Amino acid sequence: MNRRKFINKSAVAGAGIATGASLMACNNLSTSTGDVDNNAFAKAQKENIKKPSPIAICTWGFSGATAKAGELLDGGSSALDAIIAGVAVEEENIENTTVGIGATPDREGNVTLDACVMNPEGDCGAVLAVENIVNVAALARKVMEETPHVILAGKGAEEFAYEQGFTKQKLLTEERKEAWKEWLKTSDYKPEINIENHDTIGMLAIDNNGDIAGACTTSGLGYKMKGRVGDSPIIGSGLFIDNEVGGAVATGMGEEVLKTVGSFLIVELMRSGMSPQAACEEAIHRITKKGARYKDFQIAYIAMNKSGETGSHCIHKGFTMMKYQNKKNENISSSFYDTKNS
Ligand code: SD4
Repeated sequence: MNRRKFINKSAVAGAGIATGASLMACNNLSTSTGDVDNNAFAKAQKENIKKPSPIAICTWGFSGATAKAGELLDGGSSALDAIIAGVAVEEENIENTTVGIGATPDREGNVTLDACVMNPEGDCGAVLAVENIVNVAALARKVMEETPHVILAGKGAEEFAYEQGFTKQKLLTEERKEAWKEWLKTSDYKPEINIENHDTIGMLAIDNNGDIAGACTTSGLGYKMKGRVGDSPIIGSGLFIDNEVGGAVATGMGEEVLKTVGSFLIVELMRSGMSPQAACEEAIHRITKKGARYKDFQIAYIAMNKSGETGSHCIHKGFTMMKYQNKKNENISSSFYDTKNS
């Protein structure tokens, strides 16, 4: 079966799963050339999707973050409000060495943070390489809502934060400073799979109205070069939301996610009818098929579609996804690609 036919088939199959019998009746989604008519598909999807009860998912086992977001969603908050509050739990968690305060610095000993957000209207905001501000996801939201721009970087983002009432805070803790000094002795730059470098929080949520939003916030890779920015604040790579389809978010070696525009890819695959799980698997496959280099790094995706179905997939064993829905907060082990070496 060639690839186009496969996608056509899975589009129709996916439609059946997602939207039930009425959409199965709408069986003429292909054009005369055999291509999927995405507009017809999206319209059919929109009309037939059953609204799920509010749900929040995030990368890794950040139970406090999904619990916070879930509590807000259950109380009627918007997906965006819930997510900003949810990821703030980790931004403010001093024990998390990859997000917010307490994060690992770059090679010069400076902690610089990256974040982005997307709302159900398809608007987005991002901040890159920001110092001295803890809640950078909330700052990215301010960029989205209060400026004519999408991205602010470095000093400009920091100055904008003070204008918006954010307070200046020292992000480098004594513990991280000592660890950095230790690191300087060898300056060996080799991110370890599932350790230290991978605690970025990316979160997706659906609210009472059935609307989807998402955010991603991180300090990036520990001991990165000064000025390095990864995938996390880049719309389409670290995060992508389409309120008609669903959303996806990434964690792990950002350079590889950027090269494949992973989160956008997953949302587009879901638009074509793939389940969130199958779409995450395909996005990981785009990376692993390039060769054995994947053995040295971890990448994980989580995704959710409009009907609240979720999926996650990663390269190496060890990644988990938190999921909150109907007062149940679960840590779900992800499927993984590298069964031989994990
Ligand atoms: C980055 N993707 O900057 C981030 C790192 C990460 O958990 O996810 N860490 O490349």
